[in-house]
Amino acid sequence: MIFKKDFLWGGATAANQCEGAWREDGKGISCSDICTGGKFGQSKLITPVLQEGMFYPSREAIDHYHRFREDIALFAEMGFKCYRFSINWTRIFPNGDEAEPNEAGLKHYEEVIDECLKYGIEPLITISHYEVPFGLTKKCNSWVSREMIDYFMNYCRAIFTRYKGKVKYWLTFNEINCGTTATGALLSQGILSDQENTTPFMSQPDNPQQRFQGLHHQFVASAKAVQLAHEIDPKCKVGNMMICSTSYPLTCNPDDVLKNQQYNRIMNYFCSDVQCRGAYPTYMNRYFAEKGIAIEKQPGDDEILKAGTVDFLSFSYYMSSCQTVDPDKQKGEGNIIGGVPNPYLKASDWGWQIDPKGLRYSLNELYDRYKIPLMVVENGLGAKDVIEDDGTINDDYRIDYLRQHIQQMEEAVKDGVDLMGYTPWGCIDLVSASTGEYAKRYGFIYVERYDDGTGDFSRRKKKSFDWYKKVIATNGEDLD
Ligand code: BGP
Repeated sequence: MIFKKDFLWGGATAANQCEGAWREDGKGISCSDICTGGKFGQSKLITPVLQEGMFYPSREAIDHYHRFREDIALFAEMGFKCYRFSINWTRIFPNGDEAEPNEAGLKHYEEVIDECLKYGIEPLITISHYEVPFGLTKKCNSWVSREMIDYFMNYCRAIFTRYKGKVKYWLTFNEINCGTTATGALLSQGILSDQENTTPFMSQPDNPQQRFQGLHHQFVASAKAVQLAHEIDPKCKVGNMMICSTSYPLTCNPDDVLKNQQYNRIMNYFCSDVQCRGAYPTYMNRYFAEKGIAIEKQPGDDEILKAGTVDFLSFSYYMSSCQTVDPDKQKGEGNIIGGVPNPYLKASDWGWQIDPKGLRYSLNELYDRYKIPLMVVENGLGAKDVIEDDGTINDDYRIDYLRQHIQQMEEAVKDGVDLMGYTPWGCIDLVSASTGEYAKRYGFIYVERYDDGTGDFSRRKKKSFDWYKKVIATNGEDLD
């Protein structure tokens, strides 16, 4: 047996992309709720003032809020050992700054957790997954302000206390290193420089000083959350979550190699170095100096970071890219993580370059660096699915993608990596984070909901459903 006996097979979603019910039971507006639908090549829009007549996919999403029992039953049928989902901060604290949590929100997630536990499914909960209360953006421009740490801690205390003994695994911030890129400002950090005008999501005005200061506040908040979780429930484990943006030098030109090293440091290692090692890495000093970024720290912050390192590291992995100093090389189309295309790899319909071996490579790199358990909490192929005349959906392309990535996880485990589990992204179709569309589907379960707002939300199993069920039943031995 290659994977551990208690390997956490499952799937992952995020509240803003699947729940809908955007104003029900006291829920406030989150930063995702102000983003319209878009599509590949046509950026979704950020509308700080909500617009009549625009399509906002998070309002109904796939209606998981009302259908979670049906959905979790399907996950259980596949044999899930674990369900990664997020709590929508605005269901617990609608504007983010209330003194008391919203009971209806707490109750909802209690029901979701209980439903998982009924089937023996471990809940793995992301505390903040692109759902910063928009009220806090308006109040203090979100993570730019230090006061966010207290708002976040109130939220953490409310959920850690309420779900004590039921939830063993928590993740602090989804893809925290998105904050090192311009596109991460709003979704990941709730930072919005222009709070009056509509702007395209892919070209929002950027302010690196704010983003990196925001990250500092998030690091402190994450470290405090780790300590608080352990204090409230010593048995629980808290992980960080990063986007694993595997990158290679395009050539062996030493300049390409150095450029790639720098890319890796800022994108892939900076946040995890802080969260896993408990201190800022020295290479950031030069970066900050050259970019004119000054991080304001308070006395005691360094000690908090040291004391609040994570128990495990989790990450999303979809693709890889290359770095080069050659200005003639084209930017990868649709590849939101930047870099240039790798001539040895093929891309998905959304321009994401598919690289299963990059997963093995990165698992090894990350494990060598941090020596703590790792978990792949997102991976998958966003694709257009077709319902055949007989009602079936034959997503062999998705099966191939997942199979190849699982094979490479096996190789990494044989290499010596301590791997806790695997929760492929969008185990049920949901709204895309980068493009805001339904057409980019990841699920084992198809949802009848379309970008023109039609569809009755009914669920139907794809071919990959039975395939993944067999994978789980055999603990990854049978991948055919
Ligand atoms: C990650 C996010 C998810 C998810 C996924 C797929 O960045 O954590 O929220 O959406 O990527 O990306 P997309 O939805 O853009 O295809």
